[in-house]
Amino acid sequence: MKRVLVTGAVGQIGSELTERLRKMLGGHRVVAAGHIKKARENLLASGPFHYIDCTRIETIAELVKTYRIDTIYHLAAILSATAEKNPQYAWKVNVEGLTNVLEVAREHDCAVFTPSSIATFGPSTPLTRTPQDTVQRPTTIYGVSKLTGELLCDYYFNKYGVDTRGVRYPGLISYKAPPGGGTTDYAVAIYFEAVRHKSYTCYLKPETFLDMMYMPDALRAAIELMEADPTKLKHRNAFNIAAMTLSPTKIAAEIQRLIPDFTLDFNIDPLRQAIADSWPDSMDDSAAREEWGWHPEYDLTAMTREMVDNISRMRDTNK
Ligand code: NAD
Ligand code: AKB
Repeated sequence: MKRVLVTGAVGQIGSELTERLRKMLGGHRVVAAGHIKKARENLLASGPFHYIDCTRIETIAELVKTYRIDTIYHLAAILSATAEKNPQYAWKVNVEGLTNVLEVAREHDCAVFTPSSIATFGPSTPLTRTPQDTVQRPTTIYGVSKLTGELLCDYYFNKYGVDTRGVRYPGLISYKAPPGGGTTDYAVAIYFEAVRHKSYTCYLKPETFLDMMYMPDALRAAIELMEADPTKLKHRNAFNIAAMTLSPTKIAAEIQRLIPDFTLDFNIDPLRQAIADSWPDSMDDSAAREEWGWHPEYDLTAMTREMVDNISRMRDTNK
């Protein structure tokens, strides 16, 4: 029976993945590890919760030993926009933190899921139908560190036999926990502002197309990849997975079907615009489809309905 550790458990993905895994496996089998940021009550009440610092290996090792962990979902990271403000710290968390997790996994025979990102591609990559295996010359420290992470995970599998697996997530859209300082965060904020204020000022240009995905698909991808038959996996780490290609105007048009007086304005942030311009708008995810049966379930219409309904319900409850 599995015993799981989730790092970055207070983050956008970690808080929902912990909830999902606890429902599947039982609360006591899923240890949530946060870092500084206060955890919400349901995360504290539904199973074990501890603070770690993934740049200090002993804090990870102690939890793995105490709870006899066999699978680590390593989600602790510094995202793209925040990383550009302190590149050295981003490298420390994203690369040294991952190396620590891989070392603990090697010693204690754990499987490791580590998400990579569309950020591992750069301006010299084909940005439409981006192939699984292609040029990767990212221009952000986040992309450089996530690409290093892809290679480290491959290395630990090939050299030490650690069962490492991972996907390249697109920008993720969700309503339960806020995003953590990325370039794609606008795609979450636009829904909250639409419901609360019926207007949103976007920091990316109207026709900036990027790969995006709704959180339930992203959670399912992580869990299904970790359950996949290893003999069928040719890539193991860094599978492209895709769901939809969205721009600010495309999302706004869909929101306007539900909130007709919603308005969208622009105040472009050059830093995040440059980052977005260097990322793919539609990854080719055929390797993930062929090797472990990946397929997205949500399109823009279904996601927008759920986002608007849930954020409206949260607003009404908090009134
Ligand atoms: P997030 O910023 O919401 O959460 C990351 C968590 O890591 C935070 O809660 C933070 O407290 C924690 N953390 C930071 N420094 C730490 C340290 N030293 N020790 C331990 N924990 C620390 O990020 P997220 O969106 O949940 O992303 C999770 C993973 O998914 C990351 O690897 C990220 O690169 C990847 N990813 C996310 C997206 C997305 O759109 N959310 C897209 C592609 C890839
Ligand atoms: C970010 O914008 O930094 C993340 C990502 C796509 O990796 N959401």
